[in-house]
Amino acid sequence: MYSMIIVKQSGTVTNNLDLYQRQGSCEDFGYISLQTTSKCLKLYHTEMSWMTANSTCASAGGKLFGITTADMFDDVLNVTSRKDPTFQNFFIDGNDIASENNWVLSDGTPILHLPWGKFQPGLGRDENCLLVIGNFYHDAPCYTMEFKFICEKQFIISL
Ligand SMILES: [Ca+2]
Repeated sequence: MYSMIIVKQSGTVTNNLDLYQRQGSCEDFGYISLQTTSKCLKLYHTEMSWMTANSTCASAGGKLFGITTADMFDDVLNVTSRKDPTFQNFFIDGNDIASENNWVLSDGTPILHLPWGKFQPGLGRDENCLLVIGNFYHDAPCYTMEFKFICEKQFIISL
């Protein structure tokens, strides 16, 4: 789906010719768009550790996808596990590395929406990175276990 901004040129219109410009979309860059964020997302099917996934997103000019609201989480589930059976169990931004049980995004913003699964978070200092399984969050090891992941990227589009 394209997000369209129609800009009608001001001034004299000759030959009834209206000039339009279209704002670029995530899809133009091979990413996907969600209703609940202006960030563009890319699903990575190759399984990596959270740390390697994090640096892979950075290498692509973005970061791991940070989910800040219930609506965003619902939105992303509709383009991942609910829609695509091959995209289950994925890393997102969020860790409690600096301070146990204080879950923050990579920029330090506290994560307020934490839909933990049963018995989660489970393993204290051994599991400090956020993993989505089904409709819930799990704490997972940052370095050892490998899963799919989602990167986000903001594209600055100038017309
Ligand atoms: Ca922890």
